[in-house]
Amino acid sequence: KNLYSQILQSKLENEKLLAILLDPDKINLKNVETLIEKINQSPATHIFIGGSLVESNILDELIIKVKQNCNLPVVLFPGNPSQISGQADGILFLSLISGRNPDFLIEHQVQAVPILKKTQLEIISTGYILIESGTKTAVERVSKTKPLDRNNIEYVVQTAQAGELLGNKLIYLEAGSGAKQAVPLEMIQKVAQNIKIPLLVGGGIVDLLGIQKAYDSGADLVVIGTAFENNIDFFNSNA
Ligand code: 1GP
Repeated sequence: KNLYSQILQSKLENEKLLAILLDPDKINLKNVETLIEKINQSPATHIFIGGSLVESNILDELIIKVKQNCNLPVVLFPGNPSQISGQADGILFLSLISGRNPDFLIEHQVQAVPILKKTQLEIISTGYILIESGTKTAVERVSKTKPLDRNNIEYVVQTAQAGELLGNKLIYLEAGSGAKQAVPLEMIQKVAQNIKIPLLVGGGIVDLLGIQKAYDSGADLVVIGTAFENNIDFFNSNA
């Protein structure tokens, strides 16, 4: 157990982490075993589960199947409190600190407490920062917040620092699932240089080079969703 201390340990040892994001809405339970086989062959270190608008009720079943076939830690990455399952190992307890919508800053978190209290989930406070990425992404639509200007690196760094000072344990720079443009490398670099807590980066990373560049810029953990969704051989190809 203790997901967070493992993430800290990896950061200390400069061992990069990789999360594959599974969106329950896009998964057919019948295909889960093949999917997990591919995950087991991939360099993934974590499985994240969630999405902006999860409507399906397969969450528990999906996680149970994943855990039966795979030893990687399963971490919830919820769009709202309905996406909590006690079957997972932990949860990114997100606050959308780039936005100014109180529901996503605090109300959903308040609503989640009674649900979380019934679980053994490891709760990891995460400052979630949405960065402008060319088109309107689901996070932007659902949260009704404006992403931060991708050219205003200073403001993004300040936002990440505010998150750290507020006690967040992780900072997540998000371009949005399927984003046209990933988080700028210079932004990753500046944020990484100015916070001490681990940095997660995701959204719009579509090839192995993109992952490597994010690591080289200072990301401690990269999240891959769409690229793997579209091609389960993504990690075996030279994409
Ligand atoms: C979304 O950052 C994740 O929250 C992953 O994005 O689907 O673009 O890989 P992609």
